[in-house]
Amino acid sequence: MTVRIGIIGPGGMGQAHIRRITEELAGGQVVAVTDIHPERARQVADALGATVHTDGFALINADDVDAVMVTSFGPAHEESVIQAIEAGKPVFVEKPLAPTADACLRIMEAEQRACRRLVQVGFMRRYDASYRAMKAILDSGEIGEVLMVHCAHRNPAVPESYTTDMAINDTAIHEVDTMRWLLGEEFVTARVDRPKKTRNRFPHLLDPLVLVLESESGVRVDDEVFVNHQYGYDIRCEAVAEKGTVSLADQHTIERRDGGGHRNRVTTDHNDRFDGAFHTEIQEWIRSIEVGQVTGPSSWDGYAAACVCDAGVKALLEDAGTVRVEMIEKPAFYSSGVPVSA
Ligand code: ISE
Repeated sequence: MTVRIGIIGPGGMGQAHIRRITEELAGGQVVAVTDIHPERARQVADALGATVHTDGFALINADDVDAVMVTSFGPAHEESVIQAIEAGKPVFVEKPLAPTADACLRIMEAEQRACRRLVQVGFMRRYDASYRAMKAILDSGEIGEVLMVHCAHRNPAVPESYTTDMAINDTAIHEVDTMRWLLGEEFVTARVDRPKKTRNRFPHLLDPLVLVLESESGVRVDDEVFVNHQYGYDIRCEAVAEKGTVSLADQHTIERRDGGGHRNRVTTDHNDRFDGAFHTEIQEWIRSIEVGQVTGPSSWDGYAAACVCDAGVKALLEDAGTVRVEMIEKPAFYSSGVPVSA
């Protein structure tokens, strides 16, 4: 079976996924495209021999579209995801599921009304081989219970349009989701520490900052978010447990030794660092549609991450100290064994 996919909003991420689906992955074909910039939709579609639709609703409801990928601007996600749910079609949506927890709740309500899990959120780190290896060691219990996790999320630079709240809800949201998944529990509080600012930033930005989270069982996670680090894209994570530690190794594939020293390449951006994770994520999504079982990060995961980010943004922008994470109780629908898409 070939899963016929329609793409809404093929910007940078969308085009990277299209390239993967078209050139690297098995079982999927991009057959339809729409974008708020019609010339971009036409250009992308022409290269694929795909159909251009005037809007998301037309694309979602086209008979030859089996599944939908939403890679548009975050505030536009809610409308497309709910329309896909109402059309009964599986939908992959890039992070964030939606920019506010309330919008995520509306998506969860629509999905529960449909009585089927149809939504997968693009939290790709769960598919990264090194994070998966870390999780396997922690889940084995061999080094005891996790007490603390130290993370760093470093980008080389960000554009002037990047605002300080984005350090939490656009950048740290990846650690928020990955840590929920790694630890298997929710966060209850968030706080933001403000180190000395780098001179290599736009003046409106607070950079770096450290997001400090506490989980239900008391695990403390600190996440250094430094988005103008200049030297490359550097993602770090060390879990400290009762009888040992486990960390991500440096993300190089070769090591070079010469008269200049011993060096590894530093990755340049998220597509470079997480290429393998994106590959596995989209391949597993296509397979899950073939077998009728959407199993990746759910609307609940999108909602829970949004709630933690809301608390982080409040702590940051209102200088509110330690802020409690407000979240509804997890609906039974999102526990294992929920109905899945057909
Ligand atoms: C971007 O939106 C991403 O998702 C990247 O993974 C992250 O590193 C970057 O900071 C975000 O702006």
